[in-house]
Amino acid sequence: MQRRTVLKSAAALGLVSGLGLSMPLFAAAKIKPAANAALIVVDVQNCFVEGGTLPVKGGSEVVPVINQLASHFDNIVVTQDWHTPGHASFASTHGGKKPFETTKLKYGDQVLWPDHCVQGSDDAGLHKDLKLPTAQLIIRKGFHKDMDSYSAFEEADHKTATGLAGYLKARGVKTVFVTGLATDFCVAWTAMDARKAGFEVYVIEDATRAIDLNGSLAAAWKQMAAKGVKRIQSTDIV
Ligand code: VGL
Ligand code: ZN
Repeated sequence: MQRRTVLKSAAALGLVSGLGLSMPLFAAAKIKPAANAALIVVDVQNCFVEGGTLPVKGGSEVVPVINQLASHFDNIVVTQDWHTPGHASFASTHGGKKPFETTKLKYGDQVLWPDHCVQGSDDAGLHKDLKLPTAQLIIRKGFHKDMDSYSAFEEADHKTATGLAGYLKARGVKTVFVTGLATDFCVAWTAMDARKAGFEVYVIEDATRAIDLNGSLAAAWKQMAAKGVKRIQSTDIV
């Protein structure tokens, strides 16, 4: 290999230093969401923050990040986890089971959760500091008593649609940016199903927080990457 080629490949790997640059050599390109992009704000509800029934560590910290992101988007969709009392995803529904154990339901393995986000309860309400006056759609999910729905697109049988893909497509949306709670459950499943539905998909990492049950966070990032979900930070959005 010629010296020039070696230098070029070293630079491509970011190995050339001492150039006196004040910026990292390969800072990620900034992203300006186009008119056909949508921000999806997943489950930023009282149930998933401190004081709620299924608190995600640091959950409320996503609120100011999401409020700030909102000004960059023409299209915003909000989701709410919206379970019936006695929902199939609640440990209390299954005699002898405890929260965070798993069980088998008709559609496959189901993690059992504490009772959470029951329809119409204060616990299921959106976080009071979430300021999204321009949001156009609130989609509720997990309202079939016998079936969970982490994803905002498809319920846990991977067949029943929530209608979100049809809504976004009818409005000409091509790219979605996913934020909210929790990274390794509803955010990840929403992002992966968005890929499946044909959207370009970004997850804005610092606008999410995770439950991280038995390594679920690392597993979720791996699965998302394999499906072509791009991982960015809120500072990448301009
Ligand atoms: C979620 C567990 C149960 C979520 C919802 O929003 O990530 N996680 N229900
Ligand atoms: Zn739930």
